[in-house]
Amino acid sequence: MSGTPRRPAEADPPRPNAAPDTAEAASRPVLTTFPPGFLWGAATSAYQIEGSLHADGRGRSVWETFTARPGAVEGGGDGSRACDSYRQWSRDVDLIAQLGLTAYRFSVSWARILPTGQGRVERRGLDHYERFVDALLDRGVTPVLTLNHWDMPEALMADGGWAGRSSVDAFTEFAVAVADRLGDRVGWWITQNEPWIIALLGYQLGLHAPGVRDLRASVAAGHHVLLGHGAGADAIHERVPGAKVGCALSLFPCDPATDDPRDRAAAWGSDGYVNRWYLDPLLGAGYPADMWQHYERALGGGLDDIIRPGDAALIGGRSDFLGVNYYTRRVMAAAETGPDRPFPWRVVGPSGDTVRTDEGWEVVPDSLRDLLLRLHRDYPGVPLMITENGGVYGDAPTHDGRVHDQRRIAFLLGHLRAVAEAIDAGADVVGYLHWSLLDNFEWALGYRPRFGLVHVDYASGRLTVKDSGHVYARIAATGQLPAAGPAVAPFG
Ligand code: IFM
Repeated sequence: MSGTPRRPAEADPPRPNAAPDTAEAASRPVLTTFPPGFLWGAATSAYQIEGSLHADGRGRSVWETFTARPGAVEGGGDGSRACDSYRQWSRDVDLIAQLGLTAYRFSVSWARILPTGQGRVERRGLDHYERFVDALLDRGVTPVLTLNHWDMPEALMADGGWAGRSSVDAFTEFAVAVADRLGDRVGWWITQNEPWIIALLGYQLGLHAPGVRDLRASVAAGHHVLLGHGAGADAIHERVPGAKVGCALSLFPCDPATDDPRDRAAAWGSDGYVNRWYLDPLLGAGYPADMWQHYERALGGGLDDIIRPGDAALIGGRSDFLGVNYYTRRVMAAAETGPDRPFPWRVVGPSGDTVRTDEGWEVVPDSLRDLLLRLHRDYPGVPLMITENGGVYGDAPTHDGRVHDQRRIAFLLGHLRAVAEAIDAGADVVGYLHWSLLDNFEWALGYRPRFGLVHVDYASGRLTVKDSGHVYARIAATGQLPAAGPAVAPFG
């Protein structure tokens, strides 16, 4: 453990627990111009869109094993077809260009590059991503490349997957293979996507691949993912002069349900578990002492066998930017620990009327603004990129063949306004990548939740740009948010 933990009063000032009003925010008469060069993009990941799981020598990933478990995925779906993007990659590039996006975040499927986890590199996998990147560059689109977006080669489970320390070397081989091939054309690199979600859903709760339920394994997995970031970043920096390397964290602002000091302590504890456990070591402050103690108490022993002396120095100081994945906040109350509750807090959710997505996630754009300003204050000098932000709205094509997803438009405008406010107040935000370009395979929730700016008819493969996609295209083209309710007209 290293670094001086910040006290709650310094780092987490209480904020009012007010419900947002996106409709009001969306109609506020403001014209906001974003900085020149701001990256306007959308994001996806390989397993969620590609399909073609056996093409070009791809190996098996942990998600094939997990999706085969009865009941693991709602509706029983898997990634075998998804959006068919591996075969139809040029369709996707056309779509990105047609929308006028200036950046596209995608992930390289780990199992396509190292089918057996270590050793042999599959050239055909690299050829595919090279073609894809070249096509983006030809269209003036900046590639933002993610290495690990959860599709670890199954072979690495022989040593526990991310719970085993050998995963760090395996991941570094992956980073080296991709950097050697694509380093001359990709400038923005994301090593890991959402370490907390990997640790939580993959290794603590067993709700994502590889389906492990073990708190100690989850601490190990989270730590090895961070060590992988450090080693991967070093490998990329050595090979790619000027590369901008970061890690994308899923950050959830944690607000107390009441002003009771116990709820405030619960919110701070939850912030340690979700946010600071990853932010602090990545950005050079070492693991936070308060959360270290929570883990020791919950595990009934020390962490020194997992987090070795000197490890913090292998993680921190290597991030050229921070990827911010923001969806919603957590409203927290104090709770007794117990067999299913390792820590003394629980999510209670907001009280009163709130705006929610179709997945029930509270829509809170102000929390994004506050989060960006907090990051700017607590980790100064680290540029921020919104690497994911979006919501589930189930709108489908209507009689006119269009998708009138007004609530996604309100979501988008509300969050972009929050980003603009954070920039106005001094935060260094370099881009916004909406999750997602396409409706896609939402992991254990299958194909039901729809996050796309573009609707996917999975049966026919037909794509329809939603009204939100048209609105976003106009924003990307002008760099400006609309002054009032946006007129929606198809482009082209
Ligand atoms: O679809 C996921 C993505 O893979 C990681 N971040 C959250 C998204 C929505 O749940």
